Amino acid sequence: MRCSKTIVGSFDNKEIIAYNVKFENGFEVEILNLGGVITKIITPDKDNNLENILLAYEDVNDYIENPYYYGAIIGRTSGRICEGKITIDNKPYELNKNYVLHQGHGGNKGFNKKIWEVYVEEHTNINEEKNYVTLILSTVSLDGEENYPGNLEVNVTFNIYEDYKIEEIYKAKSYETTLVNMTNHCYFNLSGNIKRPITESYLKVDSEYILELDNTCVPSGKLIKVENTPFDFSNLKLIGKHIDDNHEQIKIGNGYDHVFMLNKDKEIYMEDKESKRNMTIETNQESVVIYTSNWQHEKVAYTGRVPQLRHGICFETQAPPIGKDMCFMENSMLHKGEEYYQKTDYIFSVSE
Ligand code: G6D
Repeated sequence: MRCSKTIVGSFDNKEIIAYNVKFENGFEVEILNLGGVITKIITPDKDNNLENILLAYEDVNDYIENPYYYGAIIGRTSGRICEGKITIDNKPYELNKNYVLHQGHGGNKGFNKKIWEVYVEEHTNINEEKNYVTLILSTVSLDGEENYPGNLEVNVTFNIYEDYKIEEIYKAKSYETTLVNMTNHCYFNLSGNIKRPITESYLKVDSEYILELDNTCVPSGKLIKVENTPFDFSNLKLIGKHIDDNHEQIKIGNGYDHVFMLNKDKEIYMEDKESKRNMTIETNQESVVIYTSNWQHEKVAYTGRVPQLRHGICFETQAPPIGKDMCFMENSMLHKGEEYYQKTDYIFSVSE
């Protein structure tokens, strides 16, 4: 097991540093201090080919703009906030709008644009337990940043285990009531090195409802039962099977770009039948936005090619975004003196 750090660029008069964790078995994870971006998750396929299962840029400087939030920590909030309008303790706030009518993913300069402080701990267990490396990323979001109230102290811990598991623990606290709803924006592709579209992978999501989106992609406040709709993944299903169906919600999202409300088991499972790679996501969050990369990207990935449509899938575990008439706002509220806590685990394996 080794953990190295390399200066790979600069932004905002600070160094961009890549923290690379690699185990004897080839499992490798790389995280930047810029935006907490995960640039590499390298796992074996059925033939032990070690390949990256993420979309990631070839040029690290592309993470400075990162318009599609590749691999990034998202915050203060995730998804769209309808018209940027919130009310906290009867006081109205107008959050910065970077998504035309709405605020998206924390605004013009969300957590993906921060240079985070990084603290590294290596844990080598001689008694045959799992070796792991801990990266603790911390930052402060000041009162008034993107028009949010309250100074917010944030840290995101990545525990990276030798047996192909990444634990993410998000914590935040403020001395004023504010909003927090963080996530991670990795685009996964289990074919390895972006060889095939994610529409050829299979997905199972323990969810009976999605949130209805209006035609500007914000929650209307209504729930839609997934049964007998393209959004039903209650049994393992080919992602591409209904992704272009003539369904109003599919047309609004141009594919899947929706909030799946999770049942108590909260299991999300994806597998690629050709590589035999699979991944399980376990989370304490009440929902997950599943986004199937429905808009053409422009920048070249590490493969030397621009990722095509549907060549990455995001599982943005979070509270439901704040929609029309401030629906679901309480789900993102962090009352003063409370601590925000999210735990989301990624567990990777190879199917028999
Ligand atoms: C689009 O609507 C989608 C978002 O869900 C996604 O996070 C973003 O692209 C990268 O705005």
